[in-house]
Amino acid sequence: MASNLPISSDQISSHNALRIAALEEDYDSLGRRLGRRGVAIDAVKARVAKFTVAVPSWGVGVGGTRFAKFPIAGEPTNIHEKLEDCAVVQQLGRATPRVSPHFPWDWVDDFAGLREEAAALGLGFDAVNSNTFQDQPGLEQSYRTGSLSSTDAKVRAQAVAHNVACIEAGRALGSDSLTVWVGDGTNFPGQQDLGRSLDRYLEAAAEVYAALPQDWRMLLEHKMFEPAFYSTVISDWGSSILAATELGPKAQCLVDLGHHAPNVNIEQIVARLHRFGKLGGFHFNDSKYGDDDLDAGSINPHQLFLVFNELVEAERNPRGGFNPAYMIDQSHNVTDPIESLLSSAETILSAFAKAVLVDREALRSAQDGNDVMMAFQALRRSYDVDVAPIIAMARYEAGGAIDTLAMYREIGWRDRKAQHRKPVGLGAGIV
Ligand code: AFD
Ligand code: MN
Ligand code: MN
Repeated sequence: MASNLPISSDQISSHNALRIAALEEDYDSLGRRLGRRGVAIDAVKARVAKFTVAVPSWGVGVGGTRFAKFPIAGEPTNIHEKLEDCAVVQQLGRATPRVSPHFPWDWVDDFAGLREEAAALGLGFDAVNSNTFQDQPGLEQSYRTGSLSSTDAKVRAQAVAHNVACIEAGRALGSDSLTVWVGDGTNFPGQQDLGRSLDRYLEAAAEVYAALPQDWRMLLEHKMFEPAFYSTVISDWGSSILAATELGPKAQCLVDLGHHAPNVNIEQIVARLHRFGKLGGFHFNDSKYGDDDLDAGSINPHQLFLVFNELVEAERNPRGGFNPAYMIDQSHNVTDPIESLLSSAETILSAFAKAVLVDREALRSAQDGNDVMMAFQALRRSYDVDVAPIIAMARYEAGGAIDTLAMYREIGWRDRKAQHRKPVGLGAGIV
């Protein structure tokens, strides 16, 4: 297969040559510390090496708030340039081999060709996302009244047809799941009937479900607000699991960490969804106020760890074929998106590694014996470990860069891209 990788392996090797001795020292020293606890560091590293998370195609562009976006020179302007940037993230970090595209933002005429283009960049495709939460040029119907739950049958039909087209595109790309997030809902009490809007959603979603290939999943993403601030049709994990249950076994729930009320116990939601075999996927990000789409773990890394603690528990006790699709969903407003994605992937891997370190027997016996402090300490002793050498060693062995951010700056990628990529216009927009 033709290869079109943006960074040469020589460049990565010379970067690593300067750093490998120090990394080995740190890895060995951590290995001895963990060894005293009975943990084999190589086994943890092997788990980390297998863990992957998808990058959102929209995440490599600069995002914005409702009020402003500050574009940077050299940011990608189409799916082809986005894939190039995703390839840089993957080559340096080695944890993000798949891209989650969003349609119609990433629509092309030749999806088989796009799949080959991605493969030459060392990438595959993850869940495809359908966008019926904004109007697009050329659409006959407006989503102003909602999409799958609109009161207008023609709008619902258009939303169903778009989701079906996304499935077709996804098949050509080698994807196996469709993520559906609708912004449907209301801003005023009385605006819509709360029961009937859900009926309409379920009926339309069932038509999408019916178009799923045998081995596909439909991931329902809930969100309690925006643009519908009074009521949202799929507002919370309760609505999500009820809808997924009604649709059938191929429908599961997707948890976006920013889509809950502040301080909600998301790790418990994860455990609940898993208990009923409905935990389908994740959108990692962090938030201070709401759906801020800040970088994963930047505000509350402990919560991210607790979520992963539940995921590792779930993996040990799988129900209904535990196989969640892990994706990042962030809006990079003031950083270079590639740097944010590199840093976020590292944070996600760290939270996972810390959860793997938890002494499950000690935790279980403390829980069973109601030894509250020792149960807490079983988590705390792992959370406190600096697992950076494990993550870096796994990445190095997979061909990535030991210091991803330093290497990204060394190669001057953004400046080079600024020479020929079209400038992006001003504007607003959460992506
Ligand atoms: C939204 C949701 C959803 C959507 C994305 C688009 O999180 O995942 O696809 O942002 O930018 O807030
Ligand atoms: Mn999301
Ligand atoms: Mn979101």
